[in-house]
Formats: sequence, structure tokens, C-alpha cells
Amino acid sequence: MTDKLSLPKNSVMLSTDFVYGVATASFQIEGGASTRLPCIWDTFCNTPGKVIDGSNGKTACDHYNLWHDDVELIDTLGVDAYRLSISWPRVITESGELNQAGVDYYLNILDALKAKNIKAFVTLYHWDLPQHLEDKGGWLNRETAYKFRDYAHLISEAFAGRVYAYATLNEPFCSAFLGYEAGIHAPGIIGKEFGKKAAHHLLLAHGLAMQVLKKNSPNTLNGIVLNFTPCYPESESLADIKATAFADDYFNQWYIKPLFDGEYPKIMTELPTENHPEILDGDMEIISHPMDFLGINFYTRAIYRADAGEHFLQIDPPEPRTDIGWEIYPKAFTELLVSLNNKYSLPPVYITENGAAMADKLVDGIVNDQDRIDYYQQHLNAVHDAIEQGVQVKGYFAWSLMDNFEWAEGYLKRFGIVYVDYDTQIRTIKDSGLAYKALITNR
Ligand code: GBH
Repeated sequence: MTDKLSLPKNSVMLSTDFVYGVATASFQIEGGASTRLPCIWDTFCNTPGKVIDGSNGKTACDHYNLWHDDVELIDTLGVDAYRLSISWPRVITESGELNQAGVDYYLNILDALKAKNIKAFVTLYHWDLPQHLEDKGGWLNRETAYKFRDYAHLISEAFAGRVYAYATLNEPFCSAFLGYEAGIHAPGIIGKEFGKKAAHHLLLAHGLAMQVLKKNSPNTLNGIVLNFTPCYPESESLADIKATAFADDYFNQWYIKPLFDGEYPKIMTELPTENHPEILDGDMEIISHPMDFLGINFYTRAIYRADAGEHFLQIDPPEPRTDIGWEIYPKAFTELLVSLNNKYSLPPVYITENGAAMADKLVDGIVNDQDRIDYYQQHLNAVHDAIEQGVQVKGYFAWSLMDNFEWAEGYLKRFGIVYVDYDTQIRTIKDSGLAYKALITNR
């Protein structure tokens, strides 16, 4: 164990072309809720029992006011890039026009990044859907996809010349499945008949926005960010292997296969028809619009066994686990990247999120998060191994720049490489942040 991060001497991840960054999302850090329209996460937070500590995004890390210091902090870390998301309800009015005050807020951030030579990776949708759109059905309403296209059009015009890469959506699996099927994320809708319908409209929104971005912003890298939780069988029994393949199609391949193959996984035929998405002529062509990059988020794997009633059953993960209960299993990261590269003809890949929640303690101005350093070390090695096996990985972003609102977990789980004291809003770079900085600046 060492408090440093390292890579094999000849690793391409030590070249200065390899992009290192830190990532955040608007609702998780901004606060400033009174200066934008309400979103589905405001409503969700206000519904008792949904967020574990009863917290909300009204203040969060107060990045709305502290953005300037935070850009300095990002610069201090020595990174090449910053991945941020745009709050749709901050930049677009209810009648669909640009809200100039909201746009200016981001223009200031983008200009500050540019002045420091930090590449801006902008995500257009990281889960904060305007509430007025949810009131009309949200992602269950096909119209929302066209509203998203219009938003992408206006914002890519307004941001011209300031963005290095656009991701349309962050993790459509989470929006669709967690939001409209399991109900553990906003808007909290539960029912197997909804998830795949929401997913289809999200993917359609992505494809429509891709068309717009290619036209308005031909010089940026335009793509999407997907999350993967690779599926492993509990045993080598045929039943467990089959159940696992089904889960993989349901949770993972469902979101990538339409993008590259223009079709959903074959398991569609095994789903009851009332659970099917509504696919109109031409949708799959829109969805499979060519992309300049694929963003991949990885945290953990999941283990499944066959189940009589349902198709599969997820079992509790073994040790070692992070503070949020997710197994630490870096081998799945390499295997994921290699398998995706074999299955699909991928554009350049960026690891747009990877990181760990740990039970951090701030003691005398220091956060000794050796456990998080170990997690990063193992996962950087896993990316290196995938590159050695032929996967074109061009960059890596740590999740997250700083501790923030961890969705249904509220502020109880800390993912930052920078510690946030929510009472004082003082930021302290954790030992993992210092190690990350050293790795990047010593290249
Ligand atoms: C990302 O979501 C989000 O983009 C980001 O906003 C968030 O803060 C960050 O990760 C940390 O959560 O139940 O053991 O099978 C990741 C969401 C995490 C969802 C892993 C599926 C499966 C874990 N995914 N999870 S398990």
C-alpha cells in the first residue's frame, strides 16, 4: 500500500494526450434552487421517505455562489478536463426560450475553464428534468424527447466555441429504470410497464440531440454517457448463466445496443407486450446516429442467480465493499471494456465516472482516505489492462470533484476527492485528491 497512484512505465495513460478530469453534476453541487425552475429532484426530495436523510438540493455545495473558487480548485488539481452538467430548468424557461441569467452563469464557468486551458465536457442531462415537463408525463411522454432536442439546439448555439465535448444524457438506465420502474430515483414512478417506455424516449431524445449537435457544434466531440454494472453468475450452472445474460440485456445492453446496432436486445420478445416501448417508424435510425465518443461510468459489478418467478435474482455482493455497499471488483472493469469493444464498433471511449464512497474523516485539516486511493489505483490499472487489450480509452474522470448530494442517499455518502464541510462550505483536498494530482502532474 502506498499513498501514491502509479501506472506501468510504458502506459499510454502516462502520455500527456491522455485526458484526466474530475466530474460533477448540476443538481448534486449547485444549490441556487431559487434562481431556476423546479426540477423532478426538488419534488422527490420534498416527498417524505424518498431521500434517506431528508435532505434536498437547495444549497448542496453552494457551487452556484462558489463556482469561481471551485474552478480555482479544479485548476489546483492539475486536471486536463472538467465534466459538468447543465441544469435544464436553469437555462430554459417554461415557454421554451433561453433564460439568459442561467445561460450567463454557465458562460462564466466555461470562460473561466477556457482561460485555464481546462477542457469542458458538458453533459446536457444529468437527471434534473424540469418539473413542468414531468407534469405532462416526463419521459413517458414522447414530446419530452423533442423538448430536449430544442434545449440542445438553443444551448449549443449559446455555448459556441467554449465546449470540448457534449454528452446528451448521463446514464439513461438510471433515469428510466430507477426513475420510472423501481421508483428509487425521481420522479419515483413504480411499474415494470413504464421503464422501457421511458428508456425509449430518453434514447430518442439522445438521437434527436445528436443530430442537432452535429449540425450546431461540428467541432466538439458529441456522444453519450452510459453506466454499466457488469453481470456475473453466482454459479456455473446453466440456469444461473442464462439468468445473468438476461439481466445483462435488461440493465446494460438495453442502452448500448440500440445506439450501435439500431435494435433492442432479443429478450424484448420475452417481456410482456404491455412492458414494451412504443417504437415508431424511423426511431431506431435516429437513436443509432453515429457518435464521436462513448462515455462509460463504472463503479461495481452485480451477481445473479436464476429465479423461478422472475427471470433473475440479484444476490448481496461479497466483500470488499465501499461505504455505499458496492463490491470493489476492478477485474469487471477490464472485462467490461474488452467485451463492449468486441460486441460493438465503438468510437473513442472516455471513462466519464469512476470512484468510491468511503467513510471519510476530516482530522486536523487532513482526510487520509487510503481506501479510496487503493480503489483508484486498482481501477486505473484495470483501464490500463483494457487499453493493452485493444480498447481505445482516451481519458478518465474521477467521480467526484467533491462530496455532494448523493441522490437517494442524500449527503451521507461521500464520493469526492475533495472533502466538503456542509456547514462552512470549506473544501479540503483529500489525500486521494493529492495523489490524483501527483499522478497527473508528474506525467
Ligand atoms: C452515478 O450513478 C451518477 O452518474 C452520479 O450522479 C452518482 O453520484 C454516482 O454514480 C455515484 O452513485 O445496487 O450494487 O447493483 C451510478 C449509478 C451505481 C446505479 C451502481 C447502479 C448498481 C449497484 N449506478 N448501481 S448495485
